[in-house]
Amino acid sequence: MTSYKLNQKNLDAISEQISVPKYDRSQIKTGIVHIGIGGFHRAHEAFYTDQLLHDTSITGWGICGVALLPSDTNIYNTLKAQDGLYTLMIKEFNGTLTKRVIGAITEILFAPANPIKVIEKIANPQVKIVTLTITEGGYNYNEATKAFDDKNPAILHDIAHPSQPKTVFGYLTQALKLRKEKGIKGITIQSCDNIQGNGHMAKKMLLSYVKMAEPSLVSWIEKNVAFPNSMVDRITPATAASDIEILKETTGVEDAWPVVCEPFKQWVIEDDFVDGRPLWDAVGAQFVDDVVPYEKMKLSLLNAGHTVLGVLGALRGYTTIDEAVHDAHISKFLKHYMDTEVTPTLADLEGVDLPAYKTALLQRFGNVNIKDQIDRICSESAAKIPIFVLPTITANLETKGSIDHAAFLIAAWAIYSLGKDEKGKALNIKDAMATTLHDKAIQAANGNPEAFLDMESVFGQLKTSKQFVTAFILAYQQIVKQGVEKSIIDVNNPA
Ligand code: CS2
Repeated sequence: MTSYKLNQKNLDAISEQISVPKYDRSQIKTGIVHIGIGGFHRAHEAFYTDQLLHDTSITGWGICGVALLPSDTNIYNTLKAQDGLYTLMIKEFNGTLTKRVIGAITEILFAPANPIKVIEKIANPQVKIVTLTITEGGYNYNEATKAFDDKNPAILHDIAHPSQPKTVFGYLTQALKLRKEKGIKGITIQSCDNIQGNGHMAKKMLLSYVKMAEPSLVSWIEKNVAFPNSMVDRITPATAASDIEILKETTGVEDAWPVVCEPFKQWVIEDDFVDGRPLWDAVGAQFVDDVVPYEKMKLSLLNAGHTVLGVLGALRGYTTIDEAVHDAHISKFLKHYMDTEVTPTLADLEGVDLPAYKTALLQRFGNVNIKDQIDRICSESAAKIPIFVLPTITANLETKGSIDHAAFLIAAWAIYSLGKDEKGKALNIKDAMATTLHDKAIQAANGNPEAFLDMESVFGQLKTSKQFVTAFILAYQQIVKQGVEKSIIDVNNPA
């Protein structure tokens, strides 16, 4: 089979093997600037947008992808060389692969090389929406103070060097300032990160920054910028070398960075846009007045479920999520956690069939073709756990509900943070707080388990709850004494 490098020039030849954009990409104008062009964005928003460009004759909603960080060099170079094109490989339940070249990213910018270009792009009158996937940690929120971290050196840098920002806050502020100065309309800033009230969070954090950096801009933003909340969902593992090979072997397409994902997708968006929006609802997104219930459900069942499988699975020596969920004890633990600790906190969910959602979730986790990496799930847990798990614990403490599974999970995470699985094999811990986590894990292991809960930026005031601390210490000691599996079995079968 002849092979072709994926780029615009080769698209016709490639279309013999695989489905490619049928719309004329040269006619598409940028209406969206997206910050954070990782796998998730490319499997989700760019996928929906590509479908829309396909199905309709709309031309105003192309995406300009922005690689914001120096560590994004590789993805920038790859997409640049491929004219923004990449292959989405959907791993179906029956083991087949649905492959499709996505064309919605029609421009790409590398912010560190030319910050002004990015600022001007966001200030371009044609651009009506900025979407963000900057990760949970990217919002610069401190759980301990419940506020913007104004001591972060990157933030201080941006205040001192406004035209050479490093953070999303510096970029957005300068772009909004330019829009205001030029009399250009307002814009919508749409977070697509896994955060409860992600739009509220984006607004609160951006305004905190603007108050420090450009106070005179605050009221303009309040009047002219919308921050819709949204719930985003599609499991998107890291691309493996074998995915790249399979694509080439089966289609002849040489794509340096395809994206792999599950078939399921969901996008629920609050319909609050200042200057129009794509008809994403025509391609499966839902626009609703209140996203909160959907977010709660997704974060506390899917994302927290991932954390349960990831942390317990890692300690047991598993490397993928499907392995963990096919361990009968872990999946029973997860089901109990979802039913007895999460579900009671979701009692106000209207119009959602929770039992069906939970059943589907276990199937999704169990998709053996996905091979979602436990390393990916456990990465940046210090930023994820406060969002995915802490609200469930807090709600249950208030109502005197059960917190035993969550306490067990946090205890397991304290042991995980020592850096070895239970057979002594090193774990690959990737976390902005890795050093602190390790220090605290060692203190915990040296006879003071509750020291792990001292990390207020992760746990807030959780250590002041006697109920939680007692359950946590019990679980910690149990795991140390009898190992993870036996301890899980005991939790699953209370006396
Ligand atoms: C995962 C998410 O990062 C994580 O821990 O739970 O990336 C998850 O796969 C997505 O939110 C699915 O929509």
